[in-house]
Amino acid sequence: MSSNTTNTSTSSYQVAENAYFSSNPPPKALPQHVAAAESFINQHAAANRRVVLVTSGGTTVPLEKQTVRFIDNFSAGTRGATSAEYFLESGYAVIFLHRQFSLLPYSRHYSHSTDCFLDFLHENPDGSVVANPAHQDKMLRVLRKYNAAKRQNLLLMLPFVTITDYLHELRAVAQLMRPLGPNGLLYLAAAVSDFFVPAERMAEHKIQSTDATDMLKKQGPTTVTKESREQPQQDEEAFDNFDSSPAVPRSKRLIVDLDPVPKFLKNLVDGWAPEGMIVSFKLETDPAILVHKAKYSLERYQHHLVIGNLLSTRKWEVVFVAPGHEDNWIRVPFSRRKKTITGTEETDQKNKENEPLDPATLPEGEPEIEIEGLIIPAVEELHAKHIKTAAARSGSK
Ligand code: PAZ
Repeated sequence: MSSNTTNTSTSSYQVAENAYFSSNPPPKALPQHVAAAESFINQHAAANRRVVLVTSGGTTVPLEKQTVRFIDNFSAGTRGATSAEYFLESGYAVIFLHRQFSLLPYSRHYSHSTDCFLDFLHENPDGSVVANPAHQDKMLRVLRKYNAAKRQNLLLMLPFVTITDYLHELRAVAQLMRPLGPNGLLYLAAAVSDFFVPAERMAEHKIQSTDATDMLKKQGPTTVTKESREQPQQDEEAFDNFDSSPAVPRSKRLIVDLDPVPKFLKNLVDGWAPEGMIVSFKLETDPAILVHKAKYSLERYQHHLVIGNLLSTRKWEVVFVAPGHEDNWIRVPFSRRKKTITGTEETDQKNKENEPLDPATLPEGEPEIEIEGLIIPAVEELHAKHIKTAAARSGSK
């Protein structure tokens, strides 16, 4: 690529960034989040501690400014919340940028679970409430880890809701991470919408499902009299699908016209957090395209690692795609998968090492171990190399 082309494409990313951020307003909480993140980062930069920004959960796409309806996605934030715990265990300080009300590190063990939270509690004869004896050991372990993270100020939780909130928060926090240099790690596990309604095209109020209020808008507020109800406008007779009475307003079809969300990974790599290691996730449902899409993303954005996963097998396997490395499939070991009724041996052998697992060969339910317990040490190893390479590079200057 010629330097001219590079300059042109770099500035087009910059133009897209300016256009997006100036026309889609930031969340109200951004200044408080920035202040909290700045002091958190400064504290850990001074201690020469590695800091990871973990993004987690899905972004919403509001259809109205005063939002009644929005588009959402499947992500519960399991990957992000679980990964955050393993990063803390590995000595990182964690900024957890998460979808509001999605799973959180530590509390995730007791929320969104099939058991009701109250089932984890027990009433003593004296009326005091304690943990249910069956859950006490695990609860104590989780509580101790959570309290230790809080006591040492190792976990900063920042919530977002919409796609625009997320992008403003991501940009601000990534820029604040610059003083960390290569010690910064961005681990982008959130399920970020690819489409949105830009602010300038978004309805202010709840989108109406009938044309009953259209006349009010054209004519201004008016009193509905018996006569006006009995004499609908002649040019467009009002009726709905079920009742041809002229007094019933027409039901509307809603066609949602979405713009693509600009891809800001290049801006992140080149401008927002240029020295940190950047890990993005790629989710697909079609096994035939996963690795290809992960490689394409890596080539396009020139970051450090893409972790590919499939919707149906994401708790069982992921693939690491990194420049200069063979594709590396990380899997829950056979011995730690629950047994199927028909047994696992034969089907396990059918799974080839460098191909996605066939979901039909997996047992029902969750694996016995969390795959994030395998992912984080592998990411940490690559991050250590990233730091070493950066140190060698700055030493040779
Ligand atoms: O939140 P979760 O654990 O249910 O799902 C995690 C995930 C699949 C959203 C994540 O691993 C991922 O792939 N995030 C990036 C999705 C994408 O933008 O392609």
